[in-house]
Amino acid sequence: MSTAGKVIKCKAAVLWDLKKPFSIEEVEVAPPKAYEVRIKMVATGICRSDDHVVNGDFIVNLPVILGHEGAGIVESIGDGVTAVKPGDKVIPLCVPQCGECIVCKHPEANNCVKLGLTNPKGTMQDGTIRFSCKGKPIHHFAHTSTFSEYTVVDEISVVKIDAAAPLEKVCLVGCALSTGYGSAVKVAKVTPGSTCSVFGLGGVGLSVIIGCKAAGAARIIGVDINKDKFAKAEELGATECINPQDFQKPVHEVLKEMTGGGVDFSFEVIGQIDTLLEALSCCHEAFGVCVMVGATPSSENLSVNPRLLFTGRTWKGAILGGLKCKDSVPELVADIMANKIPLDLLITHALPFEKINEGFDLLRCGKSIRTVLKF
Ligand code: CND
Ligand code: ZN
Ligand code: ZN
Repeated sequence: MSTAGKVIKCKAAVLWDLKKPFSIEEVEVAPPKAYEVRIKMVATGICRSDDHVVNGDFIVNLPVILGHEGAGIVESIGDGVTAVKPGDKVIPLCVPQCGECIVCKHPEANNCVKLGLTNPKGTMQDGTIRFSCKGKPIHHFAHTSTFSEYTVVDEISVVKIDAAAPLEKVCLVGCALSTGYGSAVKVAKVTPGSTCSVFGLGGVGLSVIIGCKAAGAARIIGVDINKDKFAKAEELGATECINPQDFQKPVHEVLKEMTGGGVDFSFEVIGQIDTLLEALSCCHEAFGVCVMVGATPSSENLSVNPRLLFTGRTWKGAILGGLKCKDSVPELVADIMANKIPLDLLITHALPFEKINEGFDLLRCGKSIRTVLKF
């Protein structure tokens, strides 16, 4: 019996309060309105940004259904939707691409004006909500809310992918892979023969390494305080890895010595103020480019001596690797299917969706790269 046009009751992981475990609840998911799409989720990754919400560093409205790195199949569509149809395999996009705004029309930018990252209301574009639980509205997150068996997204926040794509893998294109790969290739524009340093070797940092290698970097130095991350980083293309705790001096000085004055491209993929400054300082003072990838706590500021930039450094940031997602996500999926991108190496754990709290524990204790939850 078709579920189109009806409310669907299903399981979702609801975050009722900060710093509390998710609770698996029965939620009601309203049908999609005009220009909206309801998706049956098949798999979702766990990203540190979801954890930043749980611990209060990334402020959103509660209660909320998190998750922004998923893949699924379209269950039904609202009036006017032309981009996808029921049965299509899709990836929800946490950075929408409306295609019409000043940002979408800009060749270098992707922060679509419909994104509203600086004011995350936790609603659909029309300002209303499709989730409820025990009679209470539950907020959306990042236009995606993939920690639910069914989710509703705006048409500008979803893209069709190859019907043969393995969803339990390519879900990572929804965040980690796009963010890391795009940060190297599109934001930093890593050049052949260059030297790169990558601070933070989680799912996103390792995807930066994949991008640096694809762009032809000659030397890629991984930086992490967890040595267990080094082997995988080297498998993916890091030429060496260092632990800042092994040195008496600041790691930017170590990196400058290792590279004769500083790296060409540095990436902060942790989300901390101190490492952001280290990453900026370790790139060459005359031509180095530093890209901020990690999400620092919303409330924290950084004091920087402007002389760090005076001599020629470039300091940049971007969400989702600066990629226009409707264009790039299907292309990255195709590259993965053609074995041009070793995405499998990022997935260290697979768990049933109900074990979501176990998945977060694995991330917090540094044991996992990416855990994929399967519905
Ligand atoms: P994950 O937690 O898996 O990786 C972070 C890594 O940093 C771990 O390996 C840690 O051991 C390491 N680390 C922690 N502290 C230090 C330190 N002081 N020095 C060196 N290494 C350290 O996180 P992830 O890969 O899922 O995400 C990384 C960041 O990227 C995080 O802040 C997340 O919120 C952000 C992000 C940004 C975007 C974007 O659009 N720009 C998208 N998704 C995630
Ligand atoms: Zn736009
Ligand atoms: Zn993410």
